[in-house]
Amino acid sequence: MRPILHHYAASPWAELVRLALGLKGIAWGSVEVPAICPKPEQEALTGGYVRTPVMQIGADVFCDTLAILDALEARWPEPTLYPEPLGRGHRALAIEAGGATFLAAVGVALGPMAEAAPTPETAAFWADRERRFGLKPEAFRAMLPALREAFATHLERLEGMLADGRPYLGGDAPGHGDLAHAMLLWFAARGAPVETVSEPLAPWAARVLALGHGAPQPMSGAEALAEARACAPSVLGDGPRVRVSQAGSADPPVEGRLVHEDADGFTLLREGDEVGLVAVHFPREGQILARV
Ligand SMILES: N[C@@H](CCC(=O)N[C@@H](CS)C(=O)NCC(=O)O)C(=O)O
Repeated sequence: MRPILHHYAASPWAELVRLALGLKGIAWGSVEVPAICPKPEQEALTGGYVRTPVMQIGADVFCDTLAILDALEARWPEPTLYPEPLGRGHRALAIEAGGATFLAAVGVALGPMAEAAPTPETAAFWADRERRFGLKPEAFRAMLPALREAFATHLERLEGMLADGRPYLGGDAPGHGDLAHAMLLWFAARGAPVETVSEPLAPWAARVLALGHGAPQPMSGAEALAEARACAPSVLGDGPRVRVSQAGSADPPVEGRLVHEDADGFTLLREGDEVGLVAVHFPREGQILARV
């Protein structure tokens, strides 16, 4: 069954997944979601997780790019997102593109928007990000010089990894780590011209972005919800009632029964009016799992 990606074009984390779909050459359903809340259809699908992107395969819902790429790798193993010699080390490399490194890229990407006179659209964007993530435009503007410097330092680190002439960060083949770090450059280019990217990085980023997006097939949110309703989740069973929220976010928590967990992530079963029974999969990274 083809995957369905719930995303919007400008989302950098969605770009990472689109590149993974390109690397694997997969045909996928493309549902466009708003960049700010409310997102009623996405909320109906996930039970509350409203970050971007989310992937759905039938009645299985994958929140966060880590859970999404694990699901893609499990179902479409070739070509792998975890080529040797780095193997699963690619996942750790991708995690390093989050957190402070991602905030540095946000500084480069959205700095010009924060410095410009507000429009109704940008004001709505900042209000959403302030309410959900505590990102205040004044505080963000004050941080911009430090964020731009931190991003330049990060680019030097990547340059160091590519200095021996290897085509990709882990060697001869592209992997999850390449997609995550090239996504940062793709996003940063929205705020600062790509020419600022130095010689070893520019051809590497171009190679990674040339993987493309596979074959997207537009569909509506309502069609995606109907597909979830028509399918059964891949994991069934019973378990304790739990609640999942994300560190540093005021987004609504997802509640359900914990039916599976392993070293990489965990799965909740929940029932929703519009989707029936769905399995919602999360990575461990960044999630706060609590019993209710
Ligand atoms: N750790 C998450 C990060 C996702 C993330 O922060 N996405 C941004 C957009 S790229 C987001 O959710 N912004 C708020 C929104 O889109 O509503 C992942 O890997 O998927």
